[in-house]
Amino acid sequence: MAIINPPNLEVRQLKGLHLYHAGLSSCSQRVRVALEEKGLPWESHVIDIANDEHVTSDYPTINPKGVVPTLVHDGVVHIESADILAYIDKTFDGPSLNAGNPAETHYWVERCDEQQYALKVTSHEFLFKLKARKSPEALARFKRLQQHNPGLVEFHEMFSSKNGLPKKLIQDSVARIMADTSALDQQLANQPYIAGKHFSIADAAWMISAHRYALMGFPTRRFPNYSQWFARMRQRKSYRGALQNWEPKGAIRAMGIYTAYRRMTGTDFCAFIPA
Ligand SMILES: N[C@@H](CCC(=O)N[C@@H](CS)C(=O)NCC(=O)O)C(=O)O
Repeated sequence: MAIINPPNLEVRQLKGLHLYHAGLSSCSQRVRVALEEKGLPWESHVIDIANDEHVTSDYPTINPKGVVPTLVHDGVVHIESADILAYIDKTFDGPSLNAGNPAETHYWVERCDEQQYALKVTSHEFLFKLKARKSPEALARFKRLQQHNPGLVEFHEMFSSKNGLPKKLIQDSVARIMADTSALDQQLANQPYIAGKHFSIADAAWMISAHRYALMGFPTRRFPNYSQWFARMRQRKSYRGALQNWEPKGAIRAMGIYTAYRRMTGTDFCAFIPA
């Protein structure tokens, strides 16, 4: 369980549930889905990642890694979204989000977590590329302020460089996503949810990734069980309430246009799928 004792003393005085998060952050989205599925009230603290608020504000005194989400529950600070999902389910009343097969739930949450880097690479390449590259000045400031997360600094340096993300990295990320989706498709062959008959935190985690990949023009229909499962996920109240309602509409529209452009120019997600 990822509990930390950050230097920020004010958050330790907070009562109830507080989420530090961002609208388009996939790790934040899955936590919001779990909170909504549990029917829990929580207080929102939006961190504007696009404008580097996660490094320029006092947020690193709450989460020294300078990433979202952070959940504060009665003054105790939790980081790592997969751990937060398990914590929410275990700690609070409400519908169980692990009522099927706990070992399967755990396996699939972990597998989704291990795919985080591939999701980051593909999101930046296929959706955020025009907007999220940092100017040399912004990159220098990011490097100066982001002291505790060298991997993230390295990623943004690579992404904002003249050549962008290496082709091989994009290809490997797409291959991984295709392989994981194929495994998920088989897992869903005889059951409505990832870990059996009931919605679980594994579904909360994967529905976010499925949504993200759909924005990139992922070939969902190649995977019939996965496709039907995703259609069911899109019907859930939490899909609209915890995911879509927090995504900036203008940004989603711009991503739609960019995805269409990448498709037209033969440089979209599908163009990187291994033969
Ligand atoms: N393993 C962490 C990853 C957190 C993470 O990387 N969050 C992203 C948003 S999904 C972030 O804050 N990125 C900041 C950046 O790219 O500068 C978790 O699951 O909570």
